[in-house]
Amino acid sequence: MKEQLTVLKNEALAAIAEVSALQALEDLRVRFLGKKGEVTAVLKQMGGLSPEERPAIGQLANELSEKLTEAIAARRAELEALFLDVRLGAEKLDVTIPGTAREVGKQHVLKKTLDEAMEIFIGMGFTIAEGPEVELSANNFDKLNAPEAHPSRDWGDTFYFDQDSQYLLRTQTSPVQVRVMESQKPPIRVVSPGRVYRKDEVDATHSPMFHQIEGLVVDKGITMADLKGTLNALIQQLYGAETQTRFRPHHFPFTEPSCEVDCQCFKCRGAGCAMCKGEGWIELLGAGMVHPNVLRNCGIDPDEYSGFAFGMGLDRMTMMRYNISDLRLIFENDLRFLRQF
Ligand code: 2NM
Repeated sequence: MKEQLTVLKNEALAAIAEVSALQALEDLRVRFLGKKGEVTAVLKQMGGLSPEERPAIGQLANELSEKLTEAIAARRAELEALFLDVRLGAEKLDVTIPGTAREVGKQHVLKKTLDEAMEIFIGMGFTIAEGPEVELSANNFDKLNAPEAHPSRDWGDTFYFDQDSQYLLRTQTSPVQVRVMESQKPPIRVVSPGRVYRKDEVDATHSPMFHQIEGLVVDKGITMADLKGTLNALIQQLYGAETQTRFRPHHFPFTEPSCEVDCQCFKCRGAGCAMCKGEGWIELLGAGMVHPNVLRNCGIDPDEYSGFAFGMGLDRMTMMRYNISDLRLIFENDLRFLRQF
C-alpha cells in the first residue's frame, strides 16, 4: 500500500507538472483528490489494514493529499500568470503611435447664409415654418390668387405629377404660408426657407432647383410702413447700417400693392461696377401687401386683418455675399470649392 501511494504520488506530480490548461488541471484534481478520486480510493482500502499499519499509512495518505493540493494550487498560479502574460502581450497598446486624423467638415455656404438670415428674422420675432416640397396646385397657385392662365402655371415652367395638374413640386415657398394662415390665427410672423422647383435650363444663374426665403406678417393694422421698416432692418443687418434701399412698384398676383426692393450696390456703394452692371443698385427681393383674395382664400377676414409678405432667392444672396460667379458651383459639391467658405 505504501508503494501504491508512492506510485500514485509520482504519477500525479508528473501529470500536474505537464498540464498546460486550467480545465485539464481541474480534471486532474478531480481524478486524484475528488470523492471518487484515486487517493480517496486508497484511503478507502485502509479498512483492510492491521491496526499497527494504519496510522503510518494514514499519515502518508494525508501528506500525499496535502502535497497534491499544494502542487495543484502552485501549478494553477503558474498557469494563470502565464496566461495573463500572453493576454497582456496580445493586448499591448502603444499610446505613442500618432492617431488617425479625422477630417473636420464645415457648414455648406448656403446654410451659412441661411443661418445668418434666420438669426436676423428670429431677432425680429419671426418663427420658422416649413412645409412639403410636393404640393397641391391649390396651395401653390389657386389660393395665392394666381389666375388660371398665369404663365407660371404652364407645363413648360412647372413640374407636375399628374395629367390634371393637381400635384406639383412647389415653385415658391408661399404654399407654406398658405398652410400657416389656414392653421394659425393672427398675429402671424413667419419665415419659410426651402427648396423650390422650376423648369429652367441650367446655366450660371439658373437651376431647376433653388432656394427661397419667404416671409409673412399678418395682424390688425399692418401697413406698407411695417413692410418697409422690416425689410430695411433686414437689409441693414445683412449689408451694414449705412446701406440705402429703394422700393420700386411691381406686380405679383398674391400681393397688392407689390414692389421690388433694391439695395445700394455693396461693392461700389452706388457708383456703378460689374457687380451691379453699372446700375449702382442690386435687386434683392420682391414684396407687397397680401392680396385680400389670398387672406380670404386662407380663412382670414381682410376687413379685420392685413399683412405683408416678401420673397428672396437664397442662392442669389449667397452668390452676391461670397462673390460666387456661377450658381452651379453651389450645387456640385466639389470640396475644393466648398472648403473655401
Ligand atoms: C414674393 C414676393 C411677394 C409672398 C406672398 C405670400 C403669401 F403667401 F402671403 F401670399 N408669400 N410670399 C411673396 C410676395 C413672395 O417672392 C418674390
